[in-house]
Amino acid sequence: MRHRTYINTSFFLLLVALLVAPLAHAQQPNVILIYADDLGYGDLSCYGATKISTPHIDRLAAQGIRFTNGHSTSATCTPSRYALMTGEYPWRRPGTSILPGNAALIVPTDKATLPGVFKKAGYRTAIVGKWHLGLGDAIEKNWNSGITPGPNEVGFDYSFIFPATADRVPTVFMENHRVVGLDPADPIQVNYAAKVGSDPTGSENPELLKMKASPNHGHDNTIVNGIGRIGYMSGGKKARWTDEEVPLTFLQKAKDFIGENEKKPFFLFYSLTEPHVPRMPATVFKGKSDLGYRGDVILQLDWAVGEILKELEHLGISKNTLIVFTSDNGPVLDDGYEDGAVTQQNGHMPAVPLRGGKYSAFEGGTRVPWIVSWPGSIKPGKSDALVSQVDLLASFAALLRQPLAETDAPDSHDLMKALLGKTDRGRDVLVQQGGALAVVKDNWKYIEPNKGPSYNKLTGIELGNAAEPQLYDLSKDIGEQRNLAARHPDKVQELARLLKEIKEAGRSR
Ligand code: NG6
Ligand code: CA
Repeated sequence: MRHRTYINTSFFLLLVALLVAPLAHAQQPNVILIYADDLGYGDLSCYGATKISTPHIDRLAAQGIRFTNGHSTSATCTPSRYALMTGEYPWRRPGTSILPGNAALIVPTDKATLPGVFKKAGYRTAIVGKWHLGLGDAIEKNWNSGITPGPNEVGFDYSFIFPATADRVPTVFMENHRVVGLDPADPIQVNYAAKVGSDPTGSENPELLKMKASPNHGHDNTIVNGIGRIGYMSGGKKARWTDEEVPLTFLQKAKDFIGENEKKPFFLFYSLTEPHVPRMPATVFKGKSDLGYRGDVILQLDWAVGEILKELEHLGISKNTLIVFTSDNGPVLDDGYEDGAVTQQNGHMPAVPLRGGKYSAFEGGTRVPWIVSWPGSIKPGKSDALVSQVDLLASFAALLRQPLAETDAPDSHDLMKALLGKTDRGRDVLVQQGGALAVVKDNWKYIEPNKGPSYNKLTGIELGNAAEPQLYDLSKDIGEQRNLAARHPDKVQELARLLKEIKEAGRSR
């Protein structure tokens, strides 16, 4: 009798193992998150751009799902990246707006993070590219020794990054805590308050600039490679990057990581710098787009995506690799340099059909290209589901069966079914952050009244700020042209109350 029970139990366990084994394998794809910087909803041909052609990303879209209502949490970089990493709306956390290049790390080291979820599930994890979430535990830090905490302390086994943005010092790469190629005899100093060292600055020596800075944007501090930056640095001459090579370096490092880990499941956060300023394409891309350097670097970005796809095919791991492609915020033409983005716009509309762009509470600020591809496992198509980057953490935690603590990822929803195209239902409610906050529910969008300027004078972008409440019906008016607040006071009240509740609750998961 006992013997029979034993046989039955063993048989049952074997059956479960047989059933679960292939499933477990199928649920552990490699994941590559390709994250563009300032790429707009209208910047890709698969999203309707006609003045520029992006065949590689179009191929990704054709083999995957193209989302029409995918969002970054915010209309600028640092907050969007904070949310991506933590699953928390960034406006809950003071100190998450655009960071200077010497800021301290703002991602908590004791909470769940997106890469941490993969790591716990046994993945090898890496970030290659732009970071912009701070490094070390203070502004004062020694760039000439190991800096910690940083990406390696919040879930990445390997990091090859630049600290902030391409237009902010220090203009160096860092590999796992250390500046790459630093000569100890030429130490780096960084300062955002006052000039350090004797390097020329854009304000003192504009004749040395190879690309003019637009007036009043602040890109007139230390000149590196003929480009004025925000912030001052001295030293580290051999370690400073060459702008034309930055994306090529990142691409090679990304390919190296993929190649080294082809046999294990891996998570790669491939965080591109294009088309953020300063736009300085590699020589082969200069002049290729007829849209100035902004268009050229979009072609370069598209090419890099193609190179990644080619590498996956070459290694035979395309089918087992899930790719998410999206952008950290909406587009901007003149963000501080005279690079042809405005003078050679040639009819290219980077946010169309949306209103606003980077910095804006209008859809152009946060509705961004968003593609999910997993050849063989998801059916190609288009999805109108409302999805946000804040949701990637809980979604991948669900896919990988990693439980989250109550206090983790407080605003992240498991939308894996929507991301894999199994349902068209995404979020019910989403809070969006321009300067002002907005809330979207059932395609109704309410933008909180606020005192901010209606235009960003430097970039010419409409910010979505107004002293009166704004209400748009996105199902009929995706371009947010008709403010219906006066016609639907009940709706205004309902959404204002909802936003207040989400703020006060401190969480929305
Ligand atoms: C702004 C910069 C802009 C860009 C942006 C960061 C000025 C006037 N403008 O403050 O050039 O660097 O910060 O962009 O300084 S983001 O995509 O990283 O958020
Ligand atoms: Ca950005």
